[in-house]
Amino acid sequence: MYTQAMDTAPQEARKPVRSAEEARLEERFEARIDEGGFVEAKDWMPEHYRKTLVRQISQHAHSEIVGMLPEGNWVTRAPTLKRKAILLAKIQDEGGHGLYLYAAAETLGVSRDEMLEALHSGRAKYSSIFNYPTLTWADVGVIGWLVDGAAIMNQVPLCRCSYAPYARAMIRICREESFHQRQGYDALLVMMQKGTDAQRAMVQDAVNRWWWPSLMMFGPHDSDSVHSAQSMRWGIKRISNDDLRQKFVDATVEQAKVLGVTLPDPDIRWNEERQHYDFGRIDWDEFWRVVGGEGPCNRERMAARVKAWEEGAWVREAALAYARKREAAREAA
Ligand code: FAQ
Repeated sequence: MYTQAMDTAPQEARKPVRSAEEARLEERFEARIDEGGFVEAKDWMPEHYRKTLVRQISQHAHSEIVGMLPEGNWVTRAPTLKRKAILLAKIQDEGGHGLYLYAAAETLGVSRDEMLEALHSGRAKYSSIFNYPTLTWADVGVIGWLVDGAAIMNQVPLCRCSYAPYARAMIRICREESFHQRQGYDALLVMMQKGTDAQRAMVQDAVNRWWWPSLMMFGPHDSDSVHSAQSMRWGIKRISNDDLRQKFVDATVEQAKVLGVTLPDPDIRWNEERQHYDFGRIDWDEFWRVVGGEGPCNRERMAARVKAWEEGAWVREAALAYARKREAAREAA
């Protein structure tokens, strides 16, 4: 399985001896967190807090840019000019989200080159969901509805993350994600209500394939989540993996009814006592296989990212040369 590049050693093992000054700073930091305050890049923060953020934000950034690939597969085959323009705008937004997030991670002292090296070498994680194939046009709609839907559920609470640069990035991102989800739902609604039997079957097939991987996006159960307790204490995560997953199921079951599709889980039923929908068991073996690099498209995704990076080298060189030239001209003036 991949090991995460920037936060691997057990915390206890590498806890340094703290000076009195550090203890005082940490106390102030904890007090600010307890009051629900925000932390800015220039503020003192514990090393473990910084590393946790670098890990989460960089994984999130990688997810956005790898997430461009499954949909990118359909740009040339979108069924109408309107759908093609919408899809292009959505994919472009995702590239933008990656950039906001890399910039937010950079404020924590890690460079973009380091983060991308971790991605390309296979040491960094990105969301498991983007290792599944997009076989038909309906997959594009289902990604908008379910994948962006799950992403929004997870990301809205991040707008209140205690690290302010991440929270600010998330506010912009969530506005755009909301459009992404609607466009997906709208595309599916058109196929379900105005399409042929074959198109309706195509939507149902895509829902069958994407439902369970979408539930996996929220991460392992709370009892198996290694980072949740500390991240929640620090106000990085505001709602737990399981609670977010439940909120997603509750919202999505109702949307599926309007759409006229069946969610592929015979155990979904309303639980009057819990006031939530019950649902079946997630296949965690599949989840960890995909996270560990053995999903249907992991190799293809990484190969596409590395190729784009290598083929884009001349753009980076040209941009740097231009920046250097401007700098030299400024110094000479
Ligand atoms: N895939 O202890 P926890 C999007 C890893 S963006 C892969 O619970 P944590 C937009 C986790 O990293 C989607 N790995 O960890 C879009 C950790 O490994 P590590 C991405 C996963 O951090 C839409 C280990 O398992 N969103 O979709 C996954 O407290 C459409 C133990 O897990 C974000 O990244 C997974 N699904 O909670 C783009 C949101 N789940 O690091 C294009 C921000 C867990 O120790 C098209 N991130 N792992 O090696 C988060 O909220 C959190 O990081 C979680 C995981 C909830 C993902």
